Amino acid sequence: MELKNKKVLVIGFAVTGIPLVKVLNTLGASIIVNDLRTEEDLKDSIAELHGIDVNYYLGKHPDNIEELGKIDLAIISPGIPLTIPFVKEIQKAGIELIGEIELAYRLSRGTIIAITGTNGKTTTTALMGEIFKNANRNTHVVGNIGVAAISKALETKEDDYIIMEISSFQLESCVYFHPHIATVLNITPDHLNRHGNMENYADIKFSIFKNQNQRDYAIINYDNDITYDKSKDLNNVIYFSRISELQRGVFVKDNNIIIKENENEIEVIHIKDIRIPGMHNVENALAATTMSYYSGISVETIRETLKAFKGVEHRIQYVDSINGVSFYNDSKATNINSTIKAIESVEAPIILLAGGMDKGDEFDLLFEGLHNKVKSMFVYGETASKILDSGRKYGFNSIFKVTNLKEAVMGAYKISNDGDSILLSPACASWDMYKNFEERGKEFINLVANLRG
Ligand code: UMA
Ligand code: ADP
Repeated sequence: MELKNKKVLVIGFAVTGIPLVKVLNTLGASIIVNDLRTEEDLKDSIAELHGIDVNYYLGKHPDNIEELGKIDLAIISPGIPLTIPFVKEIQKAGIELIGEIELAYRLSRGTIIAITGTNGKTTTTALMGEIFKNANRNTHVVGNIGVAAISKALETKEDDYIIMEISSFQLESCVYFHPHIATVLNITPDHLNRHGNMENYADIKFSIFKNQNQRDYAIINYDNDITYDKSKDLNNVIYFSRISELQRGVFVKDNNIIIKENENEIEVIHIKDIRIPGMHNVENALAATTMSYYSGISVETIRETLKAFKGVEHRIQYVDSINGVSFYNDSKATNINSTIKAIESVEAPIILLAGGMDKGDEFDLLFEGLHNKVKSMFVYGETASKILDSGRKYGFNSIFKVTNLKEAVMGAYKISNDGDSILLSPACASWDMYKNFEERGKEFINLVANLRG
């Protein structure tokens, strides 16, 4: 893609926008950066780009696109909704608007493997990265996992593998993005404040396959009603299933992961030998096995990696045990279904710490998934009252509203007994009180360390 002397507008100046500017500079573009945050807020990021010629328009989005002069291309960060008036203006003016993933795709060489789904994306992406590295493939692990895909795009070579975690936000601004292998791990309610309803959310997730052809693979969760139903229109689908034995695909049989093709069954691993805990991680292992096998990676390498892979921080991460009480950090559980999976995976009795930014979810589903394992809850953040109200409806009364995570940790520890698990699994995004889920998880770990004194 020729960007020399093109005037490119970068909207959003954080994890995506900063490496994006560096790449655009390398390609000789003339760059304008726009962000809602002020120059003062962004001074460290501006300093990081010292020496690069950038025009900054900060503190608000322009009321009028003409304020920026003639623009050839606009590239938007995923967290910025496409519905804001400024973005509408850009589109109305006929300016090409794409996301950073689309640009990374256009500039990258190599084979792209893309992973989306409501839950399990980061774990599966990181696991894939390990399998591919262990198979001695030259691998880049990028995307929503926290490393902008654009930051590696110019380094990629024809024989490389680019393993990308892709969010629904990123898919909305893709045009020709074409992964050779792509998966939708599962679809359950999330981000409905941005995507409106489940149908639209599911359509966006499935747009990951829209440019695929017969030579590509769509890897689909057979057990999730939405992914199964929507897969019927796709090319070259390979299913994975934790529940059903399939004619062709990857599934669990007698507690073993099996790959079945042309009537042959290949045994991969007994599920008790998979190091990451919980049945949801068996699903992530099934998806990774399927994608790796269809990339030509040996069963031996897949097996050895599944035995060794420890998982990713902030995902049902064991923190410590104090006076017989175990603490788990599942800060990345940012929707109800992920919290239910954590409850299923952690030893009862559980004291659950939950709450955070309100994405418009109803919490009744959470109380249907407690499985009698949760004895008490501490709730805080924007959604605290909503969770409390749902709890009352379900007759779950051991629920305490507190003002922050510190009070939640202290309160939970105070009422805990030997053998309890205290689980931070918020079922909500962190953005009402924290910069991101990592900051929330780290605070939890520090609060637990303080309990030790
Ligand atoms: N901003 C505006 N206008 C707005 C909103 C934001 O100017 O209306 C500015 C902010 O002031 C800020 C910048 O945009 O400076 C932030 O951009 P961003 O929200 O797109 O975030 P990045 O830091 O670029 O990180 C993004 C992803 N964040 C989101 O999608 C919200 C990161 O995923 C991802 O790791 C990174 O790109 C690299 O690909 C995080 C995430 O929470 C982990 N993702 C969501 C999730 O997993 O549920 C989708
Ligand atoms: P994502 O990147 O999609 O948010 P992660 O791999 O970071 O997913 O996992 C976040 C949390 O979601 C985990 O801590 C766990 O509670 C839950 N989870 C992980 N994998 C799955 C899955 N396959 N199905 C449902 N929940 C899951």
